[in-house]
Amino acid sequence: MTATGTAAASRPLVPDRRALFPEPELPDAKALIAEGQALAKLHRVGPCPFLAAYGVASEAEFKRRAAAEKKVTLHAQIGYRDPARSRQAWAEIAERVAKAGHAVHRYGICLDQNMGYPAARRAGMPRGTGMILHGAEDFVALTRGAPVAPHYGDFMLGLPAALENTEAALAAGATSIGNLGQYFTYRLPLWDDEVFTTAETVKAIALIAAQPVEVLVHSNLDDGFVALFTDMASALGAVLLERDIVEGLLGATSSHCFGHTFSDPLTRLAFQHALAEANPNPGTMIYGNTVSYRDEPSVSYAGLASYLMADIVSQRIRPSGHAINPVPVTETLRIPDIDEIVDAQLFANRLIERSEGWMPMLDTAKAAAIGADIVAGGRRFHARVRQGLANAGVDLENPLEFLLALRRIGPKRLEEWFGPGAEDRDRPRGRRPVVPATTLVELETQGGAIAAALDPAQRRALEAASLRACVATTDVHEYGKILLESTLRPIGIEIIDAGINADPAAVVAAARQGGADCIALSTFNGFALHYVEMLRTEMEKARLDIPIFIGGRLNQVPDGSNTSLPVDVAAQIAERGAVVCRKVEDLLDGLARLAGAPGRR
Ligand code: B12
Repeated sequence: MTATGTAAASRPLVPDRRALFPEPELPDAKALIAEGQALAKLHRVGPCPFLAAYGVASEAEFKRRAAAEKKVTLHAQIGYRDPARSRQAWAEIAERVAKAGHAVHRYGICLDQNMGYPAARRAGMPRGTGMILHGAEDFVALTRGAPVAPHYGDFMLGLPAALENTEAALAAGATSIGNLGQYFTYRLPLWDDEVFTTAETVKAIALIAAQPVEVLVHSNLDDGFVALFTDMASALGAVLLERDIVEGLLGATSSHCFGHTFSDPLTRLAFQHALAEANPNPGTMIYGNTVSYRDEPSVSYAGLASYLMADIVSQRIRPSGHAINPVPVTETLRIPDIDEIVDAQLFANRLIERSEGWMPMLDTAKAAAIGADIVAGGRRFHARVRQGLANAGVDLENPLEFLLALRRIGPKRLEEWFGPGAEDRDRPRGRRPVVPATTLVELETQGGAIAAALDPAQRRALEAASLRACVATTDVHEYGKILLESTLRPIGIEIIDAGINADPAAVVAAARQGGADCIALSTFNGFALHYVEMLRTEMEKARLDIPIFIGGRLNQVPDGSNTSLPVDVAAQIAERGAVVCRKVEDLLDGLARLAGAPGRR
């Protein structure tokens, strides 16, 4: 967290229109909408086994029906690199779960980040661990495999290839398409044209809105601003802002998902109540609270059971259409295999049966009261953001401007300027949260504890050395970076912040400019080795010779792999001269060596 203790008086003023939109001209939003609508003549929701088997026109219809029957539905996530393997998973998981007497109702597809680039630009651009589909035929072939609703989520809406990917997903019978949440925070490596990305997203949502059947515009809140808000009420405000754009301005149906970072069962349930209040449309799914997982599967099972029970109870009390999502405990290590996905589905189904006996023991009044606070705070945040943007001269009737303004201001400043909590200069973002988000607080505490546990002699040496560390993440995963910062700050190490989604050239420039003694990188997206190679090239070009410390998820799918699962590439990274860190303490050891090195700076 960087904006700790911002005093109200010193809070910077909201930028004016010119600062937000320095471009001489922005595309005409009305023309973009017309273009998207016109495409609906060519691109329509196609058939798929799910729609046929359940006799529905859309997944929204299925969800409303299930909610009316208080039936808990299930989501599973598939996304191997290899489309053939994903097709096999599509059929096999459904078949094996059906044999056990249950059903998977929807599959989420993790496309690779490379699919976010327009097709013509994909070659040579970085890849992650997800699936790469070639054309609409591949999208269609996947959904044919079993009567499970296709949810084409990530790397669609909000990315430069929004329109072409949406056309392909519609052809495959998808009536839930996302992930607008990504629009707000993601930046594809080596891609800076935000206006193009926004325009393609507006066109894609207009195309969705013009379909003859209802198609949900899905947004995973944790992928958007929410993972970086300190207040759950701000998260709810974000829902209302997205509804303004998706429904109010573009005429589509907005649907929300959350869950990765909602660790506390009480506030998880409360947020579910609040979301049902703020967005009555059927929800897509509730994501697993995977940040509660640890390396040992037996420990992670407690996390799985804990969040699933909260989600099941929630669907029993106030059905919202959200499918529950039992994320295999191996997810923390790598992309889960078919056996593990089936296991998790069976576990969840048994838990649904067992939950019956829990219901009479539960009094959810407290969750409902917290939910009401979240709604009230969320509405306050929503109104303040709208007022602030209007004051800045942003046209709130124009979806392109509205989207771009939110993205450019970003979560930290949105909360600082417009957060619903009372001002408090000692709190992160200068505000006392209405209902605190748990994950960020836990990370800061963890960082402080690591610093406090440092050997006193080592700490003194580090403090005396006045080191500077250039800290960055290679992708959107920011928690590792926040943890590093929360550890390094208390021991007097100056942070040169090279940001998130940072390209190698930008990291090198920041390190040079700030006179860094080292680069500390956090990476999670499965292109760790490729990144280190690019970084080394940039460092050589800039004649920068300082140590690179790297941690996070150090894996990559090998070129030509036939399992399509990522493998650990730590050894190859070390061969390229970077210091592999499995925990934050590894960096502290490295810095201590640096502090003692003769002739430093
Ligand atoms: C939280 C999370 C998210 C959040 C991130 C929120 C945020 N703003 O940071 C959200 C929801 C946004 C997200 C998105 C995605 N995620 Co994610 N995410 C995770 C999750 C659950 C936790 C990762 C995390 O932040 N942990 C907290 C850190 C602090 O702890 P840690 O990981 O144990 O790290 C320790 C050390 O490694 C060390 N450390 C970390 N970095 C560094 C650096 C240095 C220098 C040092 C010294 C130490 C160090 O610190 C920790 C304590 O010791 C993991 C799964 C898991 N349980 O690990 C998946 C995971 C990382 N995500 C994954 C993926 C694929 C994605 C997505 C591509 C989308 C998707 N389809 O799921 C997108 C990213 C898209 C993009 N453009 O980048 C994959 C990566 C696959 C792989 N590489 O094998 C994982 C592993 C899940 C999986 N198994 O599929 N994700």
